[in-house]
Amino acid sequence: MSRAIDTLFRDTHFDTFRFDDQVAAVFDDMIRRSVPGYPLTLTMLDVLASTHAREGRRIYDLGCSLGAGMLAMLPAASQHHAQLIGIDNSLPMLQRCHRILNADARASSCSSLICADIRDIPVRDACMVVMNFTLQFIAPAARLPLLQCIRQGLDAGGILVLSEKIAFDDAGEQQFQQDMHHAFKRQQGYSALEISRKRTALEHVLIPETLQNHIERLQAAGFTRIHVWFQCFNFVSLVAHADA
Ligand code: GEK
Repeated sequence: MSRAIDTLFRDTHFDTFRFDDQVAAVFDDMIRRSVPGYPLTLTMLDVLASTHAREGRRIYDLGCSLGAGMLAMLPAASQHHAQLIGIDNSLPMLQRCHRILNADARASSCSSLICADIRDIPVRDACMVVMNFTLQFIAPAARLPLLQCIRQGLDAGGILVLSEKIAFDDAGEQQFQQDMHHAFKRQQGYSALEISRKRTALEHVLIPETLQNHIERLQAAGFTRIHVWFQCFNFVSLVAHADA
């Protein structure tokens, strides 16, 4: 995957963050230097796919961006003869994703990409659904209907992997986790100005909620066992089971 360096917010002030061509061009570097633990979430997608991929069934990556999650799950999907489906509504992301995936010979037989809003494509025949840092960009009122649609499309025994930036009710906890996240970004080479500009641009675009909100909504959508398998500062990843 390309590692063009993200200097977007060093040079320019953007009012509102968009997944446009400029962002897509540096996205791999941006997300690795912005989300603590992101590489581990990819590694564990491989583990989760290798235990949940089923022959003839589908693995969805909703908000697949450049396809890093799909690439991580490609060996398991290919080995178990499952179909990988990536959906994203950013055409610049998907065009790059298409090129990146095509570099792996296994992708052509077991993966496909759809440029669409994830709220418009019904999930069907799925053994696994991944939303790796995507639900946070969906309007809060639309989150439960989306999760219900995912739950309906999952096989009994299937899983949803949901990774999110989270908020905290307790002010002291919120401050500590946010300070550590910003310290991580400083350590990754972003300046205080870049961090502050991006934060402003993401306001009203990326809307984090508490872990409790996420768990309660997953339960309301019909998911049964819900596990937090990863947390690093204000970023978590959950596995939610679709039991029979
Ligand atoms: C990764 N999962 O590398 N419909 C479709 N796509 C959407 C929508 C929507 N309504 N809203 C946002 N997106 C990836 C990282 S990034 C996370 C996911 C981040 C897409 C958007 O275009 C972008 O590609 C992705 O969701 C979110 O593991 O930037 O923090």
